[in-house]
Amino acid sequence: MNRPVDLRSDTVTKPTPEMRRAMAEAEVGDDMFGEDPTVNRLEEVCCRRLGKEAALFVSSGTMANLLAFLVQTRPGDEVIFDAQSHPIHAETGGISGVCGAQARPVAGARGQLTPELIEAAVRADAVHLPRTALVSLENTHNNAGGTVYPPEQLWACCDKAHALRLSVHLDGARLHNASVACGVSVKELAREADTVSTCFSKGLGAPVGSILAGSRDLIREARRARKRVGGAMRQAGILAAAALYALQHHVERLIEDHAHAQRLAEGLAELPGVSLRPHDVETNIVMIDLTDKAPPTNEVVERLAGEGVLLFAFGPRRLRAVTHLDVSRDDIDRALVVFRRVLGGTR
Ligand code: TLP
Repeated sequence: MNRPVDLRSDTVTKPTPEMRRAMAEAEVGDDMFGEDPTVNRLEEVCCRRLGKEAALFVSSGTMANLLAFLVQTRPGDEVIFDAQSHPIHAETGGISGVCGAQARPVAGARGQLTPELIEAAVRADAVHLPRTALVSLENTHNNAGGTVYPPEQLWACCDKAHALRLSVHLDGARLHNASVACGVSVKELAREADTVSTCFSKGLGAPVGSILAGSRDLIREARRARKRVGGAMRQAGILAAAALYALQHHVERLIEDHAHAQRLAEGLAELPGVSLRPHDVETNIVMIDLTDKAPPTNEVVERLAGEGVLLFAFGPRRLRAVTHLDVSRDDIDRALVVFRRVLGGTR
């Protein structure tokens, strides 16, 4: 049988032989003592790339977000999020469970907030209310289907937050996808945010790792907070080498993943039982809504898996497909053949 087409997430990529070589050859040291030269280099590269004073290499996107919340909130504070954002839904409640802060979910459009929505969600300064401390924006937005903030809107949200004396965290797990899609550098996209996180382990194809960047003071505090939650690392240069390799070799090619997602969306849109507008697909995530003409969701997922096409259910009648480094154009065409068989397309 052919190798499966794994569309569950862009986190499933395996390091390429060249990336493994870079990892094997990495110079390492004890990062807790600040002595890992490869981690230090990655952090310097990321400062420049993201236009911030300091950066911290961490184990995951969840860790980067958690540290951003820990250093920019106090227990009892409130953080404004789009209601479908990743930290609310898929980070095991760290915002409340670890930081002691609470989320203020706001219904954005396509995962995106506006200055007006932010202003309306800020608490008044009264003794019985939580203090609004932070706005957290997500670009691209996972649950909304990889949507890209129009840069002007992103900056306007940051400006509004700052005018209201709030800090801004940018969850840029897929910020490079956003950048490639809208043609604006990650540095520009992150320009107005106080902290920004981005992941190497998603579309960029590294096995592990994310970065949190921001001011020197915030990142110094984040380094302490990382230690407190057990996330400090030792000879992490092996992992940082993969991230450096990914930044050098796997950014421009994200455009291919976006083209593959578009091709998949166009093929799927023609099938009975699928409700999907290819125009809504902006990056590497395709949300596939099943209509009542399609079999039950679990059955669709199981039959696709039985024929070597893996994806996740993302709602009662919704599937998510994500393209990445290990999915070729041929894989997309193979997946479409299987989808047609399972959903009963005629072509
Ligand atoms: N998202 C994962 C799963 O958790 C769903 C995925 O497969 O898409 N921010 C955003 C916007 C994310 O999409 C993710 C991961 C994270 C943060 C957390 O990153 P990790 O998984 O490295 O902790």
